[in-house]
Amino acid sequence: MKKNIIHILLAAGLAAVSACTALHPDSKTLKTALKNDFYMGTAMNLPQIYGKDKKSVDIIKKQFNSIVAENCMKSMYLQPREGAFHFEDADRFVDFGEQNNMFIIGHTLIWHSQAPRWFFTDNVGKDVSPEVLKQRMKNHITTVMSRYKGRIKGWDVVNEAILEDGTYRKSKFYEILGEEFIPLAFQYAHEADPSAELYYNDYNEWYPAKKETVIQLIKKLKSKGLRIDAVGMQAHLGMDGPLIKEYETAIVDYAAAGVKVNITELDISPLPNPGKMTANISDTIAYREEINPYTHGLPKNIETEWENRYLDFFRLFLKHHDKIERVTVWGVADTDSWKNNFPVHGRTDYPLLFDRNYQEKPLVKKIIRLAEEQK
Ligand code: 9MR
Repeated sequence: MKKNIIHILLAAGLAAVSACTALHPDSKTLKTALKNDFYMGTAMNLPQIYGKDKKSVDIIKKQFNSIVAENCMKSMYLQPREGAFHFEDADRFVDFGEQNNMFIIGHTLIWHSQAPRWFFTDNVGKDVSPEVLKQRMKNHITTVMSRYKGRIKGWDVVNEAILEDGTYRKSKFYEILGEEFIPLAFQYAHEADPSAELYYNDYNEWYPAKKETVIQLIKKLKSKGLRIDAVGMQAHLGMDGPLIKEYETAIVDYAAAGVKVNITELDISPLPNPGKMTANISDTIAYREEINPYTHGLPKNIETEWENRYLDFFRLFLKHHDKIERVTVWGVADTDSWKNNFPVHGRTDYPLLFDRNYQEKPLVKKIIRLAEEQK
């Protein structure tokens, strides 16, 4: 009898413990806590794609359900010479995503930066004609997208084509083809894989003039019967701006124009901001010690401010989860972030969710708790 009672008590105790762990927010990961809100993604670099950086790979499998290649699918890597495609890295990336049941993103088809020079020039170094550039764009888009047809679920078709003042960037694509290069890219992309989601991706899209031009672009694509599923808001952010309200207005306005919003390249730098926040990789600023103040770690008060800024943004994303398909952070651990070298080369930055020892920052559990609270 006594034995039976002990058994019953033990069983009840075990049941209580497992019920607690099932419900307790601390046992959740980002992707499980946010699964009813949006995909939670990260960008992957080559050591991760090839499984060499095991610590990051473990984090990626555990915490994220969407991936994008940080670099290896840019045109200068995929097609460094005309017709010479290199798919090895991208193939591995896509395999990794499929093996881990992830929503795989292609980044990026048409971007003025990291594009090989041959794309725009003839054999004597002169700009090619509009017809030749169209042919090259079509061939690049069709070859790349066809290879991953049905496997890569969404593509950043055009990246960073509009400036903060609302004018078009004077890139080679623009100089040779004018604004039409964007509808053409979306047309070629849809023809290559009609099932793929297609995105326009850019930074600082909360600037009102830039937002207006992006909205005009969305309307133009739609009026031509072309597919555009979402605007990708890169979200390379700092402590000073934008205001949450400004960001919210942009999310709401893009949704009202008939597209989803992807937060595509999220990182928030707690470092002093020595100039305008941009993600344009030619906007660099010279190193000075006073703008690299936290080489031995982030002071507690700065970390708290930084956490609060991240939490403000996640609160906003959760509030508008019906408009947001995916939130992707631009990398896993601080050590590997591009922000250590941009806009100033050689700083020690802390913009991501995992620290230099690949440990989860306290912020991760706070995001998870926030998601739970909103349920
Ligand atoms: O994080 C990327 C960095 O490693 C590369 O050197 C750089 C140039 O290709 O691109 C970075 O990623 C950019 C992304 O592809 C587009 N938006 C801005 C990102 C930061 O520059």
